[in-house]
Amino acid sequence: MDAINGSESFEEIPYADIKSFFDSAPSLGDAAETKIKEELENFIRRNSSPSENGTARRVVCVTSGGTTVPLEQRCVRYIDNFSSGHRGAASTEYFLKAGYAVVFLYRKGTCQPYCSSLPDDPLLECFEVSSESNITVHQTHAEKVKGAISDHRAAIARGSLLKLPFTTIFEYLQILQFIALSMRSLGPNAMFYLAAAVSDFYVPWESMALHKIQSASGPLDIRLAQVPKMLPVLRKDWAPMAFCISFKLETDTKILLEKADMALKKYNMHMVVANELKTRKEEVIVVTKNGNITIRRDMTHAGADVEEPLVKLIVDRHSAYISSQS
Ligand code: PAZ
Repeated sequence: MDAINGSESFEEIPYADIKSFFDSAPSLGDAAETKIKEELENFIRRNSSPSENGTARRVVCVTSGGTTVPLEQRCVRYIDNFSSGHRGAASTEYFLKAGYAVVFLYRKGTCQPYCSSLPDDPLLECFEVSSESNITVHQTHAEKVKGAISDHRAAIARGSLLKLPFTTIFEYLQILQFIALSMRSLGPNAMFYLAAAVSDFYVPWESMALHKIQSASGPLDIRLAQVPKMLPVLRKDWAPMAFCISFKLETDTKILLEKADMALKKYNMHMVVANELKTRKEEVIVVTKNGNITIRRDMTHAGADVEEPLVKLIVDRHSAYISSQS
């Protein structure tokens, strides 16, 4: 057994539950599905050729933000979670800087790469109408706005960043499957960095109310089904050679490492990043088969974050993984 590869034993994969999840999930729509598949195909083709220094390019799928769980088919209400998408957006910037191409699978409306230093409402706060036909950037925000626009445009123009939005758990898992199947051809050069906060429970489409649930009917009883675990099928079938990092969030520190360790073994992940809700911006613990590594934000630098050293560690481990496969 290779320490980096991990054990080859997979927990029993609930194929029947996975099939029934996808079979009953509302379709993304033919046009949307075709567009996503074409964008992915072009992106992977473009990033499959060797880079300028002759080495094969690496592609990472970064997932970011939380999935919603609709309560009605014509959805008025849904269950959501806390995730801001900061981790995914900041990590995307560092992966791009490290030379990776990034498929950024993000929740609509959450943090975006290169925007973390801008105010919450950049359009209204960064710009001013200087004359009837002219809009200018307010002096105090000029450098940050210029930096964000030029870094983002450069990543898109280089063909290094593909952004795919989702809202619901159904959209997220369907698009993740398309991404994984299209990245399969990259072998060990592919990586999954699964930072999205994905719902564990959902209302199956066929048992969901069609219309807005009426309050006149009294208190609401809803039975939520368990979302089938997709990590083992991602590892075993969708993209078996890819380097896979999942995240584990808990609020009870006493169970955090135990749960992360369980995920590492049960889902055959290469690394699991464990974090606690309150301290997630200060510290994470990377759980691996060879031991745990604590990564902390550099408290002596105001702008320092935990994602920079985290991505650096992961890039190094990915390099070792690629070498071990060649
Ligand atoms: O999105 P964010 O920056 O607010 O938080 C990041 C995070 C805590 C969602 C992520 O680090 C994470 O742990 N994701 C997996 C959560 C889970 O399903 O356990």
